[in-house]
Amino acid sequence: MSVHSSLLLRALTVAGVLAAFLLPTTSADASAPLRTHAAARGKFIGAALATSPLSNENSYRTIAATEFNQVTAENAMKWDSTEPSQGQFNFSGADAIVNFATQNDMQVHGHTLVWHNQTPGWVQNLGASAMRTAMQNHISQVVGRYADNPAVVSWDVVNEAFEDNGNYRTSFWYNTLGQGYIADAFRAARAADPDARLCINDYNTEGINAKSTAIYNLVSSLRQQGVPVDCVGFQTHLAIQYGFPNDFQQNLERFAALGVQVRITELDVRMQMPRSSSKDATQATYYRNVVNACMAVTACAGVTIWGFTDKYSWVPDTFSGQGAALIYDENYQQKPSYTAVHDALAGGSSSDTTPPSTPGTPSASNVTSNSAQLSWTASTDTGGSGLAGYNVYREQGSNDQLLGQSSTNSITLTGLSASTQYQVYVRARDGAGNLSSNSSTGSFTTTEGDGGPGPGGTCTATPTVQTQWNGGYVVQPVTVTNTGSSGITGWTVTFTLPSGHTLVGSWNAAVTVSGQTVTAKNAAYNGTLAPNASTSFGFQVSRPNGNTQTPSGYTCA
Ligand code: 9MR
Repeated sequence: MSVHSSLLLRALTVAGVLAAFLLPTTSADASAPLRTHAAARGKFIGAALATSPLSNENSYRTIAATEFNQVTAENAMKWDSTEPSQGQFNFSGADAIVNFATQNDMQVHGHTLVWHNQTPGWVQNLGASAMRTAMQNHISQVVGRYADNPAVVSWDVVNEAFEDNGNYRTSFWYNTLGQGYIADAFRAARAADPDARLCINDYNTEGINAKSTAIYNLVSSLRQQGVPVDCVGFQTHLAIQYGFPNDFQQNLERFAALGVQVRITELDVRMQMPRSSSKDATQATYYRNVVNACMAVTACAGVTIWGFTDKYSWVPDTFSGQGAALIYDENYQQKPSYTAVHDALAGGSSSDTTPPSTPGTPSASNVTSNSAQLSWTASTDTGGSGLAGYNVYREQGSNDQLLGQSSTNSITLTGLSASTQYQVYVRARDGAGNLSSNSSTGSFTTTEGDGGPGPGGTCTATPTVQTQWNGGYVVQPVTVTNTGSSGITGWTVTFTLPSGHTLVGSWNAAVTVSGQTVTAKNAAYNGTLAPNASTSFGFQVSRPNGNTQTPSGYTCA
């Protein structure tokens, strides 16, 4: 075949595969499988697959092919499978996954090139120069093998490079090569396949926290240096006993503002065994919330579930006494979580116009100078989309303030002002976005505070506009420095948004907005500053197209 006709064939094949799983189609039948609904929304819905049941079990294979338009190899593309000894590559498992995907019009996300787990001892024991060369060669061989395969569209280049506290994980990669291994890995992957989307992937990064902020800062700085990071993966291994990260969508949005694709890469929602119908219902809510968040964020490419049947899941082996984390049970029966994913992909039952019932009056406990717990009697939802959570507001006359959101009938409010009376009420939300009537108003008064610089204490706030675009900007970091001679246990930064500007997200501070005045109080973990010590927070704002103003009048107290 001539070069031209083979290129044309490849172009047509790429276009055909893309059309099969990405382009919006006309509306999907309500009973259609997950992938039909996902494709209709321009997203993927995927599963991590294991090679053994894929080759041995009809039910496994049939459900995988019918329901999903994306696949990640659960283990078959990891280093210990693909290059167990130096220079000896084995692609049998990886090829089996890629072939299955090709036969069934599924896209493949390669997982994973550079990770501290499932990497053979021979790599870990190399010196710096040999280790860098081995890493580059591994990436070049593994990515290169599938570079011309239209099914393989993206890679987890670096996996789990951070600790939960936001420090670099002191893996053998970091200890031997320093943080530069990350940029080197991305450059090698780009060289091996200029068209693949290259991702950094991690867990416990669903909410806005120290770890997700560290990744946010790294991705921002790598991209400024021209390092080819195209995408950020949020593993999303959740557990119903730990609560749903209510700032999940907001977190996806702040990454999207960096210009990267975001994706949910390893979703599962575990529970303490045994299962019960109430745990299944809570789990279904988590699945629905995750899918809805991805649907609401344009830059979110799709959702991969880490397996699909409870028959094959990493959870029971890792978390003793926990399990049932997936959307099919061990007998391949669909669970309420399947219905939740299905309905969220199908459009969140947009036919649901019935709001949830009105929640009970919030009552406060454990009130401190800057925090309080609220709980209330739960609502029910009969409209079909299911209860998604609650919004908690402060009653302030005409301009009530959203204090927080919760997926359960309680919340811990932080960042409150000392010696202040709060009148609060709650509204329930369902999966279609309907809001209930306001609950009756509850009231509490925070205790006298000892936080803040206090008399004689003093601090400064220095903002940096990190990125801006037509329609918005990110200010990060706002550096808060204790310029006094004694330690402080809290700080409050205020500033003014230009008219027409709206705050859309913030991190590392408890932020409230009144008119155009923004008040940012320290988070629970960054209020204490010794003399001369600094910390920082950040925020994102949308502004009218064409407007180039940024906030002014920063004060710190
Ligand atoms: O699900 C995978 C399990 O079969 C392996 O034994 C395990 C070994 O490290 O890795 C599991 O997958 C992990 C994924 O590759 C990266 N994020 C966390 C996943 C669950 O541990």
